[in-house]
Amino acid sequence: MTDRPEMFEGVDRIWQDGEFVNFEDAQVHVLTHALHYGTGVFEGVRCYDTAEGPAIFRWDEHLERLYESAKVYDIEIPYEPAELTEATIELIRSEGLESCYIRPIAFYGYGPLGLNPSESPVETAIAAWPWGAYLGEEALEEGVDVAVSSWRKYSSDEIPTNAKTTGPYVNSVLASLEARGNGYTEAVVLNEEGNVAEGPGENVFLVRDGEIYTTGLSESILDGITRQTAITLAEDMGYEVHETTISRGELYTADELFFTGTAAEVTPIRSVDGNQIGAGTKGPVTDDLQSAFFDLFEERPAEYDDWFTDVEV
Ligand code: PPE
Repeated sequence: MTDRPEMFEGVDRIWQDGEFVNFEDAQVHVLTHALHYGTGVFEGVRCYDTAEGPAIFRWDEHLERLYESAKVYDIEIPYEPAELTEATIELIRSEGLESCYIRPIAFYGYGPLGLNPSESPVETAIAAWPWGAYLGEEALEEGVDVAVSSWRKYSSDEIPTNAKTTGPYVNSVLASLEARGNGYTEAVVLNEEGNVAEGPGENVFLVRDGEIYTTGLSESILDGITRQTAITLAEDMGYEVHETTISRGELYTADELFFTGTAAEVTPIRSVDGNQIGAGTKGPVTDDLQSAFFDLFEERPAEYDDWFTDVEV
């Protein structure tokens, strides 16, 4: 095996199919169905070191999305949600993590090949490791330079975009490779209608005249949980939020743009295709919302307590 990637350096154990196994032993067969056909569903969740100790952010919503994604592919996860919750909490505790990224995955495992997955067992795993700012610490303050991708996002009548499925992430990988290859930090991907869909791993928000816009659920996007969080926080702060169609052109003339995502959190966008957005740094509305987002963890406001699952170390 190649050297362990730096991000996994401190990981001792992974939960796999009902047991905690050593990192090195968390293996699959090369004839795993999901390796050949991308037939897996997954989640990305964060645990934050909050004012009240480590707590998983919006775990219930992520778990619900995992089971819904699985449903689309007839993947019957052989564990109850409560069992996955218990495994995750135990994993975070035993790994001694205060804040981390959590990656649950369920996939058609080692069975006969061929497109029909029904004879393949469903394998399930949960890993957790520390993962800092996705697009860089500096990006959270200063924003990222993005490019509109030449790759389009598939539409929901080709592959359901509300399911978080492993295989279709090749679309995100292509967009990401292209953007990075051209010197940008991230891509913005258009849908088949040519309107804004999302980033390869983020939802997109736009600010114009003090109001907030984000692409609607029928624009071929993942129904991001951070997107929902941002909408709720913004509305609770008194902003008008519109879930709508955003044209490519509107990106260039926006007052502010930002990404949301579990990994990306709330990351400002400072330019699109070389065109400066606003003052070319984090805008005031983005700042307001980003502060409200990070305050959730520092302050644990009572009104959003439902959003937290305490790890209780
Ligand atoms: N769109 C896509 C395509 C996407 O992958 C994500 C999450 C989002 C939107 C935001 O969804 P949410 O996390 O529920 O707010 N991307 C995950 C994977 C990142 C990765 O590189 O892997 C994530 O942020 O965990």
